[in-house]
Amino acid sequence: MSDTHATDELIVRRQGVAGTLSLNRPKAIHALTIAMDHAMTEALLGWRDDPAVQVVILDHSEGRGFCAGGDVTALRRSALTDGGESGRRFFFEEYQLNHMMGVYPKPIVAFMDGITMGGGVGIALPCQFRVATENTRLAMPETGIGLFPDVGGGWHLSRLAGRLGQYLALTAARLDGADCLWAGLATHYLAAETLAEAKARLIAGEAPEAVLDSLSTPAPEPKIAALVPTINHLFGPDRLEDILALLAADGGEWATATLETLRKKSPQACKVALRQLAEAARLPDFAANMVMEYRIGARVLVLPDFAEGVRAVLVDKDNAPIWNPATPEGVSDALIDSIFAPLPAGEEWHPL
Ligand code: QUE
Repeated sequence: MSDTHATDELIVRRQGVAGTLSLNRPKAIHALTIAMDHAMTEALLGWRDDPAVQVVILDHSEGRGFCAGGDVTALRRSALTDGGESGRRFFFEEYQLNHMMGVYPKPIVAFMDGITMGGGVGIALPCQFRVATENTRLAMPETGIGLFPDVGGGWHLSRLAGRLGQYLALTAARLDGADCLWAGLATHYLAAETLAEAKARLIAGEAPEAVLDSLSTPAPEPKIAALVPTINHLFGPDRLEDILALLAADGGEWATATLETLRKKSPQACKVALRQLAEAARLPDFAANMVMEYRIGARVLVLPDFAEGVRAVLVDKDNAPIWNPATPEGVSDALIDSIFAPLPAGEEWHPL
């Protein structure tokens, strides 16, 4: 992994009263590299105390998505070649960016106009204003690559209504823009054709809330709403085996399809995610959540499921990962405990 700060993978501009961060890695649906994270952090630090900057715009340069996630093939390379050292640094700094965005003293407006997954969710959800459109497809797909819903996923998902967060974390289900608005993941719903006007008015100095309120359009019916009572019941337990048993006992079409989806995910990752959300719900603040997620990340990065999951989904693309442990019963409480255990002093995560 490169430590370069300057990068053409992020377009940084000052326009009117706005600072604009445009993700620019279109061939990878703007999946975040460490260079992009660095460049965002540097720009935000520079604008924080610059009185000429009143608002930050976060969007993508072109193409079909806002941000597909993180550069997980580089993380896999780290696990296979340097014992996870550079991968841990990536997590450390990415989580510092996620945290800084959440405590930033100026409004940040994230435009989630398209695929918004994993690391893309991590940079969008801390923003004060989060715009969904008819193109938004939001998901936390990490259990499919042996990872876990990090970048603050524990905090955000555990604070959704009922058991929606557990459902999203385990199944990697995609929400559309209307679903995101209904769930509170988005603050506004705009037609994509109005985004250029929204940005122009932000740049001209109009208050973000006034701009977004006035350009909002009624969202379609959120399809997720009708499923939530079922989700609350079937994803109610904190034990993976209990969720699988409820889905199997239900026997209906939706439960059967959902069970099939869950059986393809890493059992270890699913158990980590359930424990992560249970613990996150009790934590006092986002920083404490990131301390927990960094501990998890440092461990699962070098456990076999992550390299295998990235191999199967993104490297060889056979979509046939061989998980180890292979079954939920094979993932012991002792293994999960070891993943959540504190790191040695001096290695724990801290905010910037
Ligand atoms: C889980 C993930 C990611 C994923 C797929 C998963 C992820 C990620 C990408 C991705 C997709 C397309 C690209 C790219 C990366 O896929 O984090 O560079 O072109 O970045 O199942 O966590």
